[in-house]
Amino acid sequence: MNEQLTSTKLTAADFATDQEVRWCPGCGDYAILKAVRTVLAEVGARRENTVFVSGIGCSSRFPYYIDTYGFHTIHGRAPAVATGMLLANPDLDVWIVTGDGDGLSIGGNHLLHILRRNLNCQILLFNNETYGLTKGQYSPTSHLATRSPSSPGGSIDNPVDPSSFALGCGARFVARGVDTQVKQLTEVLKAAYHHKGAAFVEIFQNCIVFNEDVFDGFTAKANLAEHQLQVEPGKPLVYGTDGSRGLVFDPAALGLRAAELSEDSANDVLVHDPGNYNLATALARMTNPEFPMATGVLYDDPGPVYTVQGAQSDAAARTDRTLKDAMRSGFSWKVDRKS
Ligand SMILES: Cc1ncc(C[n+]2csc(CCOP(=O)(O)OP(=O)(O)O)c2C)c(N)n1
Ligand code: SF4
Ligand SMILES: [Mg+2]
Repeated sequence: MNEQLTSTKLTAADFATDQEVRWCPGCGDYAILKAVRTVLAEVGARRENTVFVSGIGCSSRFPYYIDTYGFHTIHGRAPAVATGMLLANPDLDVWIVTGDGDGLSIGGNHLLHILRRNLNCQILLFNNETYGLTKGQYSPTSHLATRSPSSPGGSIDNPVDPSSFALGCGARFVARGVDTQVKQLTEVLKAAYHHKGAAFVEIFQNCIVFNEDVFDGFTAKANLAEHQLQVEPGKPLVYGTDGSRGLVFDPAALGLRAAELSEDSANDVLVHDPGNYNLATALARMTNPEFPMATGVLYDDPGPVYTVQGAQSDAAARTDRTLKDAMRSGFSWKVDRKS
């Protein structure tokens, strides 16, 4: 049966495949997989129109487990393959799945370009601060002094923050979610799906084998209230037990300050505006424990999308020229040889 002709809405279970899931028991990837399947069903995604593209890593096994089209490509190159797909068929619904190693080591260059070009796709970066698949080497997001097989004395590289990187590349949608915070994660993924342009989502994912509980400081039940701020559009940036703490503007630092709130200072608390780039950048750069870790949609400000039409009009302008004409036009010189 040609499913394109059916209008039956698919359920989350319909997006499961017959493939054996090869992640370690207890890996955070399972919860993300469940959330993505739920979101696909809720937004009414169609199998024939949806493609999951990944690079290499535990996270990059994702396309095997989603019953849509899928490409398990080469290390770091999912954005390049996705760019080709979207230029050839801009109506496709493309999801890129990458890891902190795949997306920010070997693929950092490709990630930069898909973000600045603003192709219409969702990019999910599973951040577990390690190379899970290759047995736990430190990655570009590993915190300083991480001991691993490739950094036995403790890493000395300053880590990159994926969300700050995406904002710096010109991404127009940047969000964070946590593997175990399913409700927020599904809302974030839905917002990413509905955003026109490259929607970047960093997901804190627990690698139970090589980096267990590395995000406990702001994700463990006991720490969540005091150390995580789940931002929502139009809502004050408060956190802490009973909302006793909040973010205020510090004019001396031209930045944010985490303040204990009193009756007087409550009015100074900033309100979240996802359209404000400066606020998004400041939220993304907050580090725990001095600040709470900001999760949710940090930035959502749609901009012009890189389309096939743009590429075609560029090509059309040149169709009347031969390659020889093109090579001899503009800034070219003839070198006379003297024998
Ligand atoms: C060209 C190339 N270089 C290196 C590797 C080895 N390699 C495979 S996966 C990986 C890192 C994966 O880390 P990450 O993207 O964080 O994914 P995770 O396994 O943590 O989900 C590396 C270095 C490779 N497969 N290909
Ligand atoms: S090695 Fe880590 S990231 Fe990879 S499947 Fe196992 S728990 Fe998950
Ligand atoms: Mg990783």
